Amino acid sequence: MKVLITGFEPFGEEKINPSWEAVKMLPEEIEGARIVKKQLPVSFKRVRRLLPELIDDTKPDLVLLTGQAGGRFNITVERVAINVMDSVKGDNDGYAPEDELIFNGPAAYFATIPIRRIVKTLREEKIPATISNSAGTYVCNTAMYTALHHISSQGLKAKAGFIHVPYIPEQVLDKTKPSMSLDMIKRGIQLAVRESLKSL
Ligand code: PCA
Repeated sequence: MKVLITGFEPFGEEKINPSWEAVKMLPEEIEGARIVKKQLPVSFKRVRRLLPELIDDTKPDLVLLTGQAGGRFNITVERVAINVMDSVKGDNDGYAPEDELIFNGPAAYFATIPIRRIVKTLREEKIPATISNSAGTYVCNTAMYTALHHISSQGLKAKAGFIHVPYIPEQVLDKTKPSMSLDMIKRGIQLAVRESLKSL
């Protein structure tokens, strides 16, 4: 078994992205599955091109994408990715799409990882987690849609999903925003991988 797991580079005013910081800390193997870690750019266009290539090169059984959701107070497991790119501030390339489609494809894809079970497991381990019904319209949603669309349109067997994580404490020293420790985020992602592997 092979798991492709991604985090994002920093964006906006941030110097780090907790998703990539946590992914970097994961072990090289979880439940006997090889963990392939990659950092994604916060770029609509590059993610759309790079992620299908990564999936084709890695040939994973599971694709778990992670990103920062600054302002959220817990780990959120995304239910759905929608076929929309929309951003006022723009991405790290300065690209700010308005109401654009990601691909010529369906309006939405549901995550194919066991979102309910992941949330349940995290909570049993005392890690605050809920299902989220929107991954937004920024690059994270585009990454989730791209992975699910590629898997579906190419008839691949891999399952895929997206997990948003809060800021970590060092990011909120000068903000009135919630945070979660990096260690807890890392443990949450690790549990999500474990739970998803069980469902394959
Ligand atoms: N979060 C952004 C994009 C990169 C990231 O870590 C988002 O939620 O879309």
